[in-house]
Amino acid sequence: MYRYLPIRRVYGRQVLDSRGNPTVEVEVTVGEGIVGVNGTTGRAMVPSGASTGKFEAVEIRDGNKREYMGLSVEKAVSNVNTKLADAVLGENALDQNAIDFLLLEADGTENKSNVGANAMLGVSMAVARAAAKALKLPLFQYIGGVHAKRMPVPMMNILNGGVHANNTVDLQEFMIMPVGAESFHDGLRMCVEIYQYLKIILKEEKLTTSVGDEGGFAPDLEDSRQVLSYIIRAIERAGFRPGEDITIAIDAAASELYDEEKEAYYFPGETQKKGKTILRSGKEMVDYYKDLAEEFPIVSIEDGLHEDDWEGWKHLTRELGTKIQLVGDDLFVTNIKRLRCGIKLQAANAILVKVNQIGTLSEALDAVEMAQKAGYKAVISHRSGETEDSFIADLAVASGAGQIKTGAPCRSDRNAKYNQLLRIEDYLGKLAVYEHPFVVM
Ligand code: 2PG
Ligand code: MG
Repeated sequence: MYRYLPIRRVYGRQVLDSRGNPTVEVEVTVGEGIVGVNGTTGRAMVPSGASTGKFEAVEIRDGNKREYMGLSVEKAVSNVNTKLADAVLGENALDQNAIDFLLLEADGTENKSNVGANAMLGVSMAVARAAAKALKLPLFQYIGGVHAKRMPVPMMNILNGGVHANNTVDLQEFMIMPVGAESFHDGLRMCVEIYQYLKIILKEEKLTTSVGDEGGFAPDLEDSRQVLSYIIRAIERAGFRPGEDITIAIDAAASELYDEEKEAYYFPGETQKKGKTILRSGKEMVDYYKDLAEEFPIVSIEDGLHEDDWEGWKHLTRELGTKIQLVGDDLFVTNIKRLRCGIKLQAANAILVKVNQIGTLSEALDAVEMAQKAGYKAVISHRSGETEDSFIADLAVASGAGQIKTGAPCRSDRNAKYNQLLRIEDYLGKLAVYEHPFVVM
């Protein structure tokens, strides 16, 4: 078929994300002939974080307070339509690495602050979509090739706290992982049932069942122990065995809790509930996780410590790394330079991969590859501000990462990913692989 598939049109526009904030959408048309008549168009939408790591690639926002509270992205959209379009028009859409390299060159900065990682990512993902569509291949197969068949185990967020919710839960995400399931769809069903039982239990306890940014419930609870005991109740009520069928993952998002002046982690919710100041040092945080992991079947802790604390991360990894997956999100920001540093120091043993933290598809795939080579796990992840774009579902299967974090089974921006994974699993049929992610850990 094609060896050269020219990019004929690159067009950006401003649309809305799941929080009602503006974001970048890009359409890329590829193929011979007259654009609009016989070209193929791929479209992509860019997600956005709230607990953003300070080392992430820069998302450009206009800052004009009279529009969308300063959050409009017209500048980034205009960069798509001018600088980035100029860089890739006429280039071969089938050469994703080269396209992403041209985007990096057009930006020219280390942190993508010139054209914006949000502008670059929209183009990068839309090129991949257009190329896949032109070749009539599912996106996951186009990106992942003939070997792509491993379905991810969901790391499903069912209870939100931190900056994702307006409650007293200090740790950002409490997630369930259906490690005992037979297949992806079976695992998804188990998680959904637990989510529904959690809702029933919260209602019975007269607690709110309103949800946070990622669709997980956001009640005012005392502390992490109480959150975890509610989750255990929900797992059991749904008829599953905690620790066997279902294990628990946490994203502490500790950079958000860290108080630089006090050099300690401040727990505002727990402080409010208990009526006394709750501060934990780095060492105390490690002990805190140890205690929680002894009491509850916790298999994964993300951002247990803040993004600058390499020494603390080494200690955390020494103490817990043989038993628990320790995921660097703000620590690594999907950046191979930071990941390489972590691997050398033996800090963490897994990376969270968020495409918009780094700005191009190729760089995100580089991060997964480096992690896998070093024996680190990779978890493909959404952002708290999402869209109906399900790109990361395909990426999870394409990369063989084996785990995906994409929120609660509530709100279509989250279910778009689960539904796309159901489609991929259906398409793969008997060839789909679903495995416990930690069998070789
Ligand atoms: C995280 C993410 C996604 P945000 O911290 O892992 O859950 O949140 O997109 O707000 O950074
Ligand atoms: Mg995180």
